[in-house]
This record gives sequence, C-alpha cells and structure tokens, in this order.
Amino acid sequence: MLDSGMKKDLQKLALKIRIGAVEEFKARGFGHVGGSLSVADVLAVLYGAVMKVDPKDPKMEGRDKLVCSKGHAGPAVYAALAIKGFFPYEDIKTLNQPGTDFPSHCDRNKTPGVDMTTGSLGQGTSLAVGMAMGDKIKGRDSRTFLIVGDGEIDEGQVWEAAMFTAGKKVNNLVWLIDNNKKQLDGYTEDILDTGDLRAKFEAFGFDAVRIDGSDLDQLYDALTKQAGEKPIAVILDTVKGKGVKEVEETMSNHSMTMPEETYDQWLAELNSELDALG
Ligand SMILES: Cc1ncc(C[n+]2csc(CCOP(=O)(O)OP(=O)(O)O)c2C)c(N)n1
Repeated sequence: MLDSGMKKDLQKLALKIRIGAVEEFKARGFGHVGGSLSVADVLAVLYGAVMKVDPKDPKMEGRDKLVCSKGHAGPAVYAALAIKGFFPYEDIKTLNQPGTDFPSHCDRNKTPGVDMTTGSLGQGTSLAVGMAMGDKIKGRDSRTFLIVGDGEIDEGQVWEAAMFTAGKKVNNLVWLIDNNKKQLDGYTEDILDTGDLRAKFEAFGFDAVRIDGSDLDQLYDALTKQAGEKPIAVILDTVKGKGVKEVEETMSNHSMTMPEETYDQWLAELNSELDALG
C-alpha cells in the first residue's frame, strides 16, 4: 500500500508522463494518443516506485526491464524515461522526426532505457519471455515487465508466449494487459471478443489478477507482489485516452492529428491538475 506522500508523487509523475507525451504529439502534430495515455499510470508506478533502473547506466546488469510490446505507446515510455533522467527532456519533442532517437515505436538501438524494440504487435511477448529466461539462467535478480495491448492479444504469438511463460515458470516476467477496450479501429469486444482475460491467463497457469489500471494503490500492490512459482499476469482495466477528457470522449482516438491549439488546451488541463497537487 502506498503512503500518502508516495501516492502524491506518483499522481504527479503520471500527470507529467501525460504532459510529456502530449508535448511530443504537439511537436509532431500527430501520434498514438489514446494508447499512450492509457499506460501513463502503470508507467508512473513502474518507473516511480518499482523498477530497479539507473538512468546513468541504462544497460546496468541486473536491472529490471520493460518491454512495451504495444510499441506505439513509445511516446509515454519516452516521457517516463526523460523524467527519470535518461536523457534531456527537450529531446523527446523530436518524436518521429527524421534522424530522431525517439521513433513513434520503441527502438532499443536508438533510445537509452528502452529495453526492447517493438511495434510489430505480438512479437514483444516472445522477446520478453526470452529476456526474462536469460536473466533466470544467468541467476540475475531482475524482473521484466511486459505491457501488451488488449487488441494486440489477437495475435496468436501472444498465446504461444503466454503458454511458454507459465509452462516454464518464468516467474520473473510480469504480464500487464492494457485492457483499454479499444484497438485501432473499434472496440476490442466487437473486433474479436477476448472474453474473461483473467480466467484465460489463470487457465494458462498464471497467478492472474484484474485491477483498475489507473488506481495507483492497486497498481503498486500488484506490481510489488512477490511471484510464487506461477508467473503473475495483471489485467489492467484502463480507458483509452485516460486523463484528457476530449481524447477519452473521442471514439477514434488511436492515432490523432490535432491543431496546435488543441494540444495547448490539453496541456493546460493537465498542468492545472498538476498545479492543484501542489
Ligand atoms: C503485427 C501488426 N499488425 C498490425 C499493426 C497495426 N496496429 C498498430 S496498433 C494496432 C491496434 C492495437 O490495439 P491495442 O493492442 O489494443 O492497442 P491500444 O488500443 O492499447 O493502443 C494495430 C492493429 C501492427 N503494429 N502490428
């Protein structure tokens, strides 16, 4: 359970991640807004309170790792890493521009602190299992956190990786499903209903839990839980576009192109929430 000081710090961090991502979109004019905003809270808890990382030594042996398999949420990851001090904050505003180290999708060869290249949905899951297994084999005390989209899990590869994670008891890998109910062009339920995700992961042999993915206390408890023999899967009930009212209320909020004034308006809302926290 978070104490009140820590909770406030994480609330602020989540807002700063949202602000960072929106500033990136503003600089580029467009981007994957909805799916970046829905993971801001989990990223805040991971980078603010859970993960063992060193911004001065991004490849530190024994660090915890993040694989954002829904690689289009890169802008939120970059904001979290910038705030953490991996690189100058201003750099993230080169998002998706020629020659940038901040492409629209995560690239481990470009961005310090990004642990795996992703973007082709599904593939990050198998890569994360391999990374976590490698750590186990090497006897490293490190965990890998894997963020997967609820649309992404339509990819068959995801279930192969899930079966392998549970079957081989890769319990230093934590699966985080961003269940924001939407994918690129509609509701996940309409495109291919995922059914009861917790039951599915349990059936595969996970210790699975379903939480409010924007509730910092619930996130902290789930992410700091010591895994037993079974690996942990956390189904995060989230909202696509979370934290910016207009985005939450826009049906088609996967990739958005907005005029500068709109981004400024979103930033004003987020900054006033941040100010209110003191
Ligand atoms: C293999 C593959 N197929 C298609 C795409 C195009 N694509 C990018 S994001 C996306 C939707 C993903 O939905 P979800 O995982 O729910 O992401 P979120 O809603 O959280 O942004 C699709 C189909 C892709 N990147 N990779």
